[in-house]
Amino acid sequence: MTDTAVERTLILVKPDGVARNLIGQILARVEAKGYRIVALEQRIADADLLAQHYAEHVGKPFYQPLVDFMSSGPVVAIVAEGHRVIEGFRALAGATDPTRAQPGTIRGDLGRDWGLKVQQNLVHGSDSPESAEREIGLWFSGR
Ligand SMILES: Nc1nc2c(ncn2[C@@H]2O[C@H](COP(=O)(O)OP(=O)(O)O)[C@@H](O)[C@H]2O)c(=O)[nH]1
Ligand SMILES: [Mg+2]
Repeated sequence: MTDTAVERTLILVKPDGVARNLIGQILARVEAKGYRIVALEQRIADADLLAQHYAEHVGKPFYQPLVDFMSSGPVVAIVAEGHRVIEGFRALAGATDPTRAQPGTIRGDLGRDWGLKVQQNLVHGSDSPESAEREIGLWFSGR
């Protein structure tokens, strides 16, 4: 095992997680894993921020339903810190499709298919160091 650097990742509790009063359960899993919460804010994301956040998905069939969903209510933006936290939070979150996400994960334990156009899967987590730096800048710049 080689030494690893401390990283930061951007986590979002999506509007379904906020509406279902799951903020605390989600934060508890992040903290119980041993990651440190270094920033946290509840806010409503506007279309411009979401277009930048989800730039890689522009043009896909689920893009507009995704942006509509993500702006349908408040989200909680979180910066968490720890060694390999980017990979570690993705493991805690589980697979994108909550029906397929393994039990034991946030999406697998707390999420499901609601028959809607978009996968309501409770959380977002940055997928690489480059994404994490970009997304933390988008959500927390100037704060
Ligand atoms: N309806 C639908 N929504 C999707 C699909 N793929 C992704 N999404 C939604 O778009 C978000 C971003 O997709 P992606 O970056 O691939 O997944 P993530 O990194 O696991 O969140 C997901 O978390 C889902 O909410 C899809 O095939 N169909
Ligand atoms: Mg992604």
